[in-house]
Amino acid sequence: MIENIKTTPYTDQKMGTAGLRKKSKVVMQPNYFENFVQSIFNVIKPAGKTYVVGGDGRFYNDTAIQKLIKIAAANGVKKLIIGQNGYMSTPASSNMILKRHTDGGFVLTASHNPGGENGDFGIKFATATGGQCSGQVSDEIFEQSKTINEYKILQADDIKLDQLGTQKLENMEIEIVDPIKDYIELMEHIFDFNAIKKLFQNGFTMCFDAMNAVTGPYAIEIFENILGAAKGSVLNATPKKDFGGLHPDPNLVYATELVNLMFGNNAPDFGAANDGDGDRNMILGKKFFVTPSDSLAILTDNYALIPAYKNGIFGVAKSMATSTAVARVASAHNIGYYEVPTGWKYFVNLMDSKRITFCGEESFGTGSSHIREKDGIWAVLFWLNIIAASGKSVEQITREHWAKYGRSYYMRFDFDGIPTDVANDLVQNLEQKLPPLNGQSKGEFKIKLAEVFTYNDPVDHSSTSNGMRILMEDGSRIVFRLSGTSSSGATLRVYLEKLEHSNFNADPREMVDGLLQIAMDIAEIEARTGKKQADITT
Ligand code: VG1
Ligand code: CO
Repeated sequence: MIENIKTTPYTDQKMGTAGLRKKSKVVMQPNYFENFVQSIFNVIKPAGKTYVVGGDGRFYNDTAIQKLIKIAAANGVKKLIIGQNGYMSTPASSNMILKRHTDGGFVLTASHNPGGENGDFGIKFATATGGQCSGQVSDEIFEQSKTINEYKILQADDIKLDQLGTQKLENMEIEIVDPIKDYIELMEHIFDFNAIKKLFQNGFTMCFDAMNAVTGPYAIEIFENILGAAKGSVLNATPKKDFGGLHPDPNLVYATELVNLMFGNNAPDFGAANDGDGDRNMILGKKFFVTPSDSLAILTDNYALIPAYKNGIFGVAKSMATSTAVARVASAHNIGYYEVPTGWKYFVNLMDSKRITFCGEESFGTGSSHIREKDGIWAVLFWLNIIAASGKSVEQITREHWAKYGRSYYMRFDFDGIPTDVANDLVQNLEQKLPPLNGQSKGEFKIKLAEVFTYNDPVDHSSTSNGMRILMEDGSRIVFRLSGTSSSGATLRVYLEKLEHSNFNADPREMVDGLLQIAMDIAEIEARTGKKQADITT
């Protein structure tokens, strides 16, 4: 029986850079999740349509997914395609949306944010493009959520999510699918699995840290079972509701077990990690870290080594905050190059219109037009394929890249937990201070351009402002922006890039120090936030 439940709206259901992200306890408030899902349905009119449902298995996934199923049934959804036990990574969900031509999909995840009752929960909503909905759609959903007074839900028993195959819930069909199989098929079509198998047969060693999140089963199947990496190559392979207490963000700060291994004396040849929902990646060699910005540039430069891309690629895009390393590669290969605001949704139109093949972000995100989300395992396979085809180590590949294109020393400084009004004032103040800085000198740098970054989408002609940048005459850059994924308070991100053409062995922290002083000074960070230094540096 369908019930219409009276409800009162919450006022904080605005999606950020990637979906809605809140403290688990906020989402667990009465009707909070139901309101949000009904607000989406009020906008997208789901009757007769088909959606994919995935999740990273975090705390509250099981409860939320049952609610989602029953609200979908009550709203006339024709069919849901759900990953077994409610698990499906963000990239695998994007693939499923495209492969099965569905009208969109949901991934229950707060991505790289910690999980558990005291952690975060979240929902990513994708359209038929396979990518997350546009800012315009999320604005409409937000408007709905502020006035919603009723949602529809089917009163029914919980659905068994462990049984593969099709079942019915009233008039809605539910197909429980293996979340891994179709994704692996896609990867086999892109990369040279035989070459990678040979690499492992010849004794190559790797370690992949799944961080107790969704990619564990994918990684075991792909790297150990299919490609032949030694058993035990995948660390933290069992998805846990609280990620075993880990912060599933693949960077040098949080992936400590992997980092200790890769910088220790018995390091394997190759190391990698993924985040909670499997769309981020970190790449390491023996005692060697590849910045995500360099990784994007290196993958692009080596496209011809990969079966799916060897006949040529369209252009490449990066988020504005990402280093300019890939711009130099695009120019050398004479392909299109785009700079978009932070967030994968801005790449979707560029991929759909065949302007770009590859794209990436400094925040450990890399991907291509094979789907419409960033893809952690894809990036790892790309590196393994380059290594197999070139016979070179991670360090060698990266050093040769620097020798050819120069090195963008790059670091990101995050100032966390700033009261929202303080952060907003800081940004407003900065926006006014920037234009007069054009042409001025600061320390060793001459400022070429200081501005608010505005992106005009060449496809839908929408315009988005996000972040501020100061470009120096020597190619160095300072970027400021507020995070759109924090579940409480504000995070100010300061991104620094220093371009070097011959000095490749310096300490990145020392290299960007001059820029950091300028950034702290211009944004009045200490005076306004009381913080002398960043909370997290990646
Ligand atoms: C962060 C990253 C951004 C990324 C987003 C979603 O956003 O900076 O590059 O696209 O997370 O990643 P923000 O607004 O906090 O800087 V994921 O892996 O959480 O979907
Ligand atoms: Co993620």
